[in-house]
Amino acid sequence: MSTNHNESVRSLLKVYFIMGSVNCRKDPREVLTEAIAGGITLFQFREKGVGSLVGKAKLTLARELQQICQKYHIPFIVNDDIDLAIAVNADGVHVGQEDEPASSIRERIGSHKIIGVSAHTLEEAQQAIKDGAHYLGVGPIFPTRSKDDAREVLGTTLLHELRQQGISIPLVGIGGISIDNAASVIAAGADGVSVISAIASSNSIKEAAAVFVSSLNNPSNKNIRSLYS
Ligand code: 3NM
Repeated sequence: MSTNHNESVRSLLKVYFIMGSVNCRKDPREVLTEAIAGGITLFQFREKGVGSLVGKAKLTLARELQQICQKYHIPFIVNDDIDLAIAVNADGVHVGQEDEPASSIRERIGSHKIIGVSAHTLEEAQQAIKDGAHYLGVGPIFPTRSKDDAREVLGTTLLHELRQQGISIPLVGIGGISIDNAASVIAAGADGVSVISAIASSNSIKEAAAVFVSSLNNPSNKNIRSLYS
């Protein structure tokens, strides 16, 4: 991967919004449109969990959300479902440790697509980098209710460790990230935060996204943070 690609992925990770229909309290199309208006930098379609859409309905929603992303120039990443990513020509995929390695995914989706891999240990991170991941998702940093099979909470320790070990690949923290703890994730070495509920369950999606954006751009902005206290 070129340095330029690496740097562009790094900046995309800043406020990385993830959701599927089960995470939304209203129409996912509206949720995404408002989150984009609030300034999210990257979107991942993660249609998982009890009651999630399958088959044609999942494909249709993916296409609709992708069109919204395209309209506003926000890259569209698909969680786990490589066939869906290929079918809609997504900008990339995000996979877990249980999925195919990045090397074989790259062969299937093409070398210009973004590949993100979840890592929970230094060894998993090193392997994912060897396999050609463009960024790593590190978590769960804090307790989360959005993933049934989430691993043990890591805190920010692994982020620190990865940077201390000289890992320079773009990193994004995930799991239980809120406006109150996002700055600690960045301080530990992440380039951005991945968020489901703190944006998708908010009463004001646009404002919630905007608060993340401003707070990460100006970590000392107490006025903006106080909107949430
Ligand atoms: N992956 P919320 S935690 C999708 O640890 C996901 O890899 C995780 O949702 C991991 O922002 C998680 O609502 C859920 O906590 C994140």
